[in-house]
Amino acid sequence: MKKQVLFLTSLITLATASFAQENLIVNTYNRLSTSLNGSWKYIVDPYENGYYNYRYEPFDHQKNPGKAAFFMNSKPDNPSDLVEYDFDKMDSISVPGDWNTQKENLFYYEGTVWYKKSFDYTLTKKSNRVFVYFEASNYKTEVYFNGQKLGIHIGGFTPFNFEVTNMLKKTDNFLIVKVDNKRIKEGVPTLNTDWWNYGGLTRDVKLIETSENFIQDYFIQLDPNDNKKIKGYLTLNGKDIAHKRVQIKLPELKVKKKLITDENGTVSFEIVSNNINYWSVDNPFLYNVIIQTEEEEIKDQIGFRTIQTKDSQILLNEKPIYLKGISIHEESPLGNGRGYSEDDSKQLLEWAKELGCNYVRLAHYPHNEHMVRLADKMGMLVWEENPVYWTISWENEETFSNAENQLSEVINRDKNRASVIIWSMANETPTSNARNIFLTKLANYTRNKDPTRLISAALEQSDYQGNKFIRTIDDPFADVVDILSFNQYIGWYDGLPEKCSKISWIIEQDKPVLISEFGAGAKYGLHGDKDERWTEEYQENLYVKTLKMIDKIDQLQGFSPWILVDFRSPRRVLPEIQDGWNRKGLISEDGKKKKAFFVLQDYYNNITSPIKE
Ligand code: GCB
Repeated sequence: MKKQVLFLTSLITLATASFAQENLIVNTYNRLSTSLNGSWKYIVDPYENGYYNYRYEPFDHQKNPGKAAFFMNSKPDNPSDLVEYDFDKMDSISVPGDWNTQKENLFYYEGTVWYKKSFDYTLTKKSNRVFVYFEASNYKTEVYFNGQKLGIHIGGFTPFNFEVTNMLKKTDNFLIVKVDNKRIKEGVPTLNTDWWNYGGLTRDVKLIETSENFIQDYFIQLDPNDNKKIKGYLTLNGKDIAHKRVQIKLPELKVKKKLITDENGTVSFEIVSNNINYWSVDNPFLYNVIIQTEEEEIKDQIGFRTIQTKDSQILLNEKPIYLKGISIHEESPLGNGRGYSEDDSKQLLEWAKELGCNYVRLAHYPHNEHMVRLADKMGMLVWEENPVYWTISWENEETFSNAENQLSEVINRDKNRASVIIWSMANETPTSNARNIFLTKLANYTRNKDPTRLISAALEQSDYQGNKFIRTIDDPFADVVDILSFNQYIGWYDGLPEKCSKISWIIEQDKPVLISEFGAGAKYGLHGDKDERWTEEYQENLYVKTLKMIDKIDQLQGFSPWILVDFRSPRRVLPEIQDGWNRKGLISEDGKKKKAFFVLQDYYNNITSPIKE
């Protein structure tokens, strides 16, 4: 009995541990790190044979997992020994990278793949600590190091780390990772999406080496209520972190601030200055920020700006700004499949710039960190989104914790990025009491965690008092958000583009409005009549008509049409047109611009002062 209770408690701890990423290390790009990218061995395991015994009991719940457990990286000890796998004789796969586009037989695969990487490691200093850090892995990830389980992570688009200091050897370490991308009803996202469920270690994997007591986390942004005050906190991690001296330096502001941590190794601070050079679209100025303890020093490049709303305006540094945007999926514009590299991000943001954008909506999940770091440098405003998409299990508490955890991880990662101005809670979620409570809890959580940004969600529009020609936003969550955003497809899923001229809008909320999506499918190079589906002319005409229609919305402060580049989706099966691609891109998957690109470019380049007084 006692044993059972113990087993149950450890199971519960394991389950909750999967959402507990309190120790996420920030700013890994500027730390001592060793990349584990490159070639990994892999085993495809649809029956999870390396995880469960034949009674379907997980090996990692057994005291002695035995040789059949894949995470033991077993080898026969002698010719009579039975071991039915061998990582070292398996095929290799590249990390980062999804498995779908690397291996033809895994294109449609949804299930478990085991990854293995062996490495040697010598600490720079004996007392230092080492963490293994995953930028993302889709969807459920179980990590084992030298035969021991480090933990589980759930969610495909946010980072997580585990400490390996005490298990690390000078030679022959092996890191084994079980990645399972099966879609599940209670997951975030759930079973149904309109994007490809790329599986695997889709972003960088690295080892981070820190001092014994190190700067784990910090949050440094402008006070939203006082633009002469930089406010923040920092947290140390280690056994000896109470009452420690810390120094923060901002050389360009000639600031050197000396601080002492509290009992818990945390300290809050304020820096007041009359000379702050504010980060903006035209002046993406990033300050060097140096944090020093007695043991280490870490640098970051941080911009300072305020973002607020006033009635129906969005104010960047207290001045109204109109968001000339585009939506983007995280697919590689240069290679194939999930994007992950700095070059991928650069190409996507350069296309957005060419289009005339000052703003991008990163749909429908957190994109890789290069994207926001580049946006910081390029002066591009960013909407980041949690993958709460369509029909989530609103009543399920575990689903809520999962959604909250994914949101908390992206906020932790990107809270020091000036470019990020909006946290989006969800996309096109059907209103219900349970959904309203779920999203409101997420919004409260986010506001509490980060008061320096605005909250939104891509909502839906509907008929106004039964009149099909008047559209409105009838959603209780509209009262909670700072920015009222919605998707609309008049002229594509709802009539032909001509219909736009018949529609008017009554939006009763006195909030800034952003149209988070509109669009039409077009196959690059297919030409024809403006009412012929899939032609570039149809898409072009839809843009012309939609721009005229939305111009009539008084509170409109910007939009992000759907979408910059064609992207893969298993929902899109029409032969010769879609062939597995959502064709609403302004650019084809091989980089060719469609006619509508130029309509939007022209619009963005010619609106000098679209801000409505
Ligand atoms: C939407 C969704 C987006 C889809 C798009 C479409 O409303 O938010 O994820 O891809 O429509 O193309 O239908």
